[in-house]
Amino acid sequence: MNRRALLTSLALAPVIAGCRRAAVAGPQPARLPPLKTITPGAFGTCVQLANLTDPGWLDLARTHVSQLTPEWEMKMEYILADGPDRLRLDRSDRIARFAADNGMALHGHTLIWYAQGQDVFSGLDNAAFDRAFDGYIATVAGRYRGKVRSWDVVNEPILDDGSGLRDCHWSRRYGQDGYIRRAFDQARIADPDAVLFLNEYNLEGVPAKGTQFLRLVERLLKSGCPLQGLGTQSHLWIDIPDGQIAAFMHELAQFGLPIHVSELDVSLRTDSPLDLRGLQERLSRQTARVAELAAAYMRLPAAQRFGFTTWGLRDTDSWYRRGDKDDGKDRPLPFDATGRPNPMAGALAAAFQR
Ligand code: 9MR
Repeated sequence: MNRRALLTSLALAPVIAGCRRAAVAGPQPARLPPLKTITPGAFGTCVQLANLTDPGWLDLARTHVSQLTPEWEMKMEYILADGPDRLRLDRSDRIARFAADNGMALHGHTLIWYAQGQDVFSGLDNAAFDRAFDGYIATVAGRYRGKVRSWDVVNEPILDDGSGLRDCHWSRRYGQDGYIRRAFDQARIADPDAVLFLNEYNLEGVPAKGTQFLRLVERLLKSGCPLQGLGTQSHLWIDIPDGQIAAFMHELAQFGLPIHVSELDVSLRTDSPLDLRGLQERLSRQTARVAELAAAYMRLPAAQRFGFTTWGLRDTDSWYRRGDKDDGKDRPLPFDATGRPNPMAGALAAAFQR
């Protein structure tokens, strides 16, 4: 996912506003109730196998979490890493077993994604492509039938600027709506009980992308696609204008389908070197965004509150804190490196208890 370029263009206006505003500390929650006990639907996090042997992660997850989303080990990048004939399902099996043993739901992520599978599928003739596409979904979704509550069937079909749908190896074979439809149809056959989601990012922050997503959902539903749930990833940023997140959630609710806030995090960073705002100011912007999102989720009819998932628990678990993305300081998640609640956790708890 590449939204840094976009952020650069958005970064300057709030710098000036931020300089004028007094620094406000985000509330540090004194006593945090277990989030899973106060979140309508499920409270989720992403997980990777390594977390399951980390005592600090286990403690936090068992206290707060009622649903898990595999972060990358249930994707083609891992499952097809040895080629199409030897599926690697060992890690998703272990995560599924952990979820079952700990009374947590499992949200499958993700079957068909523009970003993955190209190497394995390129070079296949049409008939072989069809067999591999349908076969992958049948095998993977079939294996976890009865073990997953839900699936992200298709991930991130919309262009970053919202001008249309992505061209990718899937759309080149079946068309831009066609591959999505086929994936949902195959997933429905493989697992008649799982709730089938379409999942996308930057819907709140880039209004044109939100609109494009709503149009796509409308088309899919009209065509009879077995789409049953809407995932808004909510990789938010601190300078999304006030009210924009709530406005999008309101639009999203119109279909009456379950909504999953599926990957929440909020980086404190912006791309501008001229952004001199301090930590407290950034935290206060962050908690305001999270509070707005959680309040909008709480305004949904009860049947539409499917779950609220953060993309990791501790700041140091975040994809923002890995490799060249890591500045050693970002705090995008509800808990700090030692497992203490960040202001974000307090904002979530306050919204869920209201
Ligand atoms: O956080 C995930 C990271 O560990 C993986 O390397 C990467 C590629 O599989 O995917 C990251 O998760 C992404 C999610 O699957 C889809 N939405 C955006 C997430 C952050 O990039």
